[in-house]
Amino acid sequence: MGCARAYPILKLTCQLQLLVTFLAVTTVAPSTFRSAADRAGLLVGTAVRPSLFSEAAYSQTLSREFNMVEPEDAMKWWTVRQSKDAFDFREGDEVIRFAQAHGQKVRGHCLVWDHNNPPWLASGHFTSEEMSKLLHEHIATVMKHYAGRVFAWDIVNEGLNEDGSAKDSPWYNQPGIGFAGKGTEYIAQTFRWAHQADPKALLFYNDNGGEELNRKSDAIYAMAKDFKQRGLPIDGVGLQMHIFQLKVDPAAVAANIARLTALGLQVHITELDVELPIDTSGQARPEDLARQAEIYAAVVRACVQNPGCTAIQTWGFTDKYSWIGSHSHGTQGAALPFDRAYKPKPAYDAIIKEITSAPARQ
Ligand code: 9MR
Repeated sequence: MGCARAYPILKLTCQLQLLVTFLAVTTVAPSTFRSAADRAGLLVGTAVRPSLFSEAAYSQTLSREFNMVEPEDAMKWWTVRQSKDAFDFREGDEVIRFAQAHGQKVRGHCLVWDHNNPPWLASGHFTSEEMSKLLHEHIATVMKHYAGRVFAWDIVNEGLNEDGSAKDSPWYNQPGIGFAGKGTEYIAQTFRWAHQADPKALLFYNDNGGEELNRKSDAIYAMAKDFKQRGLPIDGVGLQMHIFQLKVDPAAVAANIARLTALGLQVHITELDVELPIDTSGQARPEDLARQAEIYAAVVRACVQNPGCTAIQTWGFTDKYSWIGSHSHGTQGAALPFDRAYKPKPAYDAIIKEITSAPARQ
């Protein structure tokens, strides 16, 4: 319906009304993750691979949809420390440059992990004292290099077992940095070093399998509470949220977020994806895509309902590039909000709807 047939005096009023309606609609319904998140005061991020920035659809979608990025692999030991005596920041710096060019925040990942360490670390047969020196130097050098450019770091990634005990690792007990057999004490030490290196960065413990209420999340909670009580510099817990077999208990996730944030910590959803069974051409069933959208919405809702849950991040954004394919030998995939051609999937609108209807936060 237009204004063409109105009397001239009424025509202007009619046109103004149309303009107001247009503005109201475009104001009320943000059309990208990023516009919805900016309006809600939320960070919406994704894991990125700098080698893909040259692909136009990749970088256009990335800059349009996200206000935060995290290097999927570019800041890990394997990439940064190919050699013991030199640091290679080239790939991580590319991520920083992209983020700065597009006004995005950068989350750092990760400084202490039992995986993805360079071969020389194991073959060097270092003593605990040497391992302690190496890790301290690594944390200090990497965090100082990125100080002011990386606002939050996963200091320790996946440090606990499903039963809540400390996981065997080069940093804990093989040979460890001097705290073998002392549970989470080695983690406490890495947080102290991290805070000294960059006092302004937010320091996170990040893990998977502890998103709901179980022995692992109880242990993460107990560790975080202990660190807070002792005045150790922990700022948040990252809940990875890789969802398998379309199974998640959103009420348990919300309860876990509630108890962590009650300690005065932030929670970030750090690696969200929802894998689906796929056929040989990579296609998922429509009913699975619909269920996937519901799951994304439920997880986003659990976060946005709690003002202490400050960031939601997916582990990649296009099904064209996701760790799920190689990890599942091609049986699972289609885990992300955009398909292989960068077309939004049902999960996309479902996520925007949840962010848009989130309670106001500061
Ligand atoms: O997606 C990442 C993949 O490209 C790497 O090969 C792999 C090993 O470094 O790590 C994957 O990311 C993991 C993340 O760093 C920690 N949580 C589990 C993620 C999926 O395995």
